[in-house]
Amino acid sequence: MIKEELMQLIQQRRANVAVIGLGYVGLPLALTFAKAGFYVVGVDSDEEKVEKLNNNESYITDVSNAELRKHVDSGRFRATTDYSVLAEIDAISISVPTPLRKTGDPDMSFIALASQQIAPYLHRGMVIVLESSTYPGTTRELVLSNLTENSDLKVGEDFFLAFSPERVDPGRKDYTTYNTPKVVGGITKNCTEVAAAWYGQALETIVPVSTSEVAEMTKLLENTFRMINISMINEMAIMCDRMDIDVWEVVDAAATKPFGFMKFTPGPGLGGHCIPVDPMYLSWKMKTLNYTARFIDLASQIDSNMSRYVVGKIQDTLNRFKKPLKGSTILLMGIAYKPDINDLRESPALDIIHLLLDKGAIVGYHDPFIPELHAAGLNMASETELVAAVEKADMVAIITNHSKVDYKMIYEKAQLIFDARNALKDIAPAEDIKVVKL
Ligand code: SAJ
Repeated sequence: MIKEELMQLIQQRRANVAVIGLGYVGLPLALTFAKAGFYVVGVDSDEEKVEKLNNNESYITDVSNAELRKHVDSGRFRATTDYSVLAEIDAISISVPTPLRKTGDPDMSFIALASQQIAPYLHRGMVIVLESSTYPGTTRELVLSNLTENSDLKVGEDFFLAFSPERVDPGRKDYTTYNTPKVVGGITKNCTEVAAAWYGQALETIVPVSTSEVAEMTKLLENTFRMINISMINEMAIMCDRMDIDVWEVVDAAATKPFGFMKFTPGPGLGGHCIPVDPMYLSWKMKTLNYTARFIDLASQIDSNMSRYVVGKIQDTLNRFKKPLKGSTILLMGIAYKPDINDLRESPALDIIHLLLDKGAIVGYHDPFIPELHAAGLNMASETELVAAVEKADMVAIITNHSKVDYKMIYEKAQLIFDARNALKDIAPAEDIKVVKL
């Protein structure tokens, strides 16, 4: 009966919803449920975030203030730091961070804390879905045990627990939380059914799978696939360089193959909060099972070496023009981890800046999305007089190719250019010696 009653609440969209963790995944998800007609409480430990949200102020680029205000004004969305609201909640989605520790091991503290904070409010007829990217087994081994430590409720009968990987790509307009297919896998068949029914009321396409482990592993396959292919193309760039072959031309030519090939482009390394991180969760889990995930470990080695490789190319190029790196002014163009966003997490530019400074270079940057840099022990400001900065620099290094940059001006005014993204593809003639590509 419990399952049927909950399913009815879900179908009638009378189930009270909570989303724990209001970041780039949780906030869009919360408002997607609100848009579908559910009453949603967003729970976050950050009081500042909660206050901003209740004052119609969005800190997530994918959520406009107007969109937020619509749901706050309608009463369908509100934010709080108070977990006791969960006593009245029927359906909870958990989207808290799963970063890596300095040791490279998974930091499960956010998931552990969230599940411990839910536990006192766990009641019959509740469904809980974990969204945070993590190693296979987390939902069953960590979340379920925390939820039922002091409870005799039975999963799959009294309450329902599943995993559903987030597939949010910040800044993307074509695919949103609503229209990106959503994989859902439960601890039991009933769990899958209830979680899929709930998500199916708000999202366009649900992909039910048999267990939470399948769902957890699906996400890791998606992002491990990307990580390994990006590191493979970076190694291709190194190999092409050894043979004085233009890897960019090779990639473009290979991409004309209409089947059996997927284009990846070389770069200064792997940034972001997903691709360099999620596969390490799988690698860690396999170590606990006495297995070495060789592809992941090799890809991680190649990717983490790319910033050093880029600095080596910069040094060699200056050398050819009889300029020591020490004392040379290097202007980095673009420091975000990928084009047209303002996210610095794991950005290779941060490593490159440190490496250049360690070698005595004078380093500046320009990034239209990042007016000030206060991260990784660096405190810098984006150059505002760009033309003067480009002319003054001994070398301009294009690290992230934001689209709204005047690359023609950079090509014309710069003395030397290192182009890690082939940003000058349609501007600089291939034989121009002042431009060196990755
Ligand atoms: N990168 C390359 N060459 C490539 C692709 C990426 O060097 O060919 C670099 C980027 O510059 C960046 C890093 O790899 O530093 C990651 O790039 P990404 O395009 O994978 O961007 P992310 O980290 O925002 O990945 C997200 C992921 N989404 C989720 O995890 C939900 C990923 O699965 C998406 O496929 C990706 O967005 C996307 O397609 O944009």
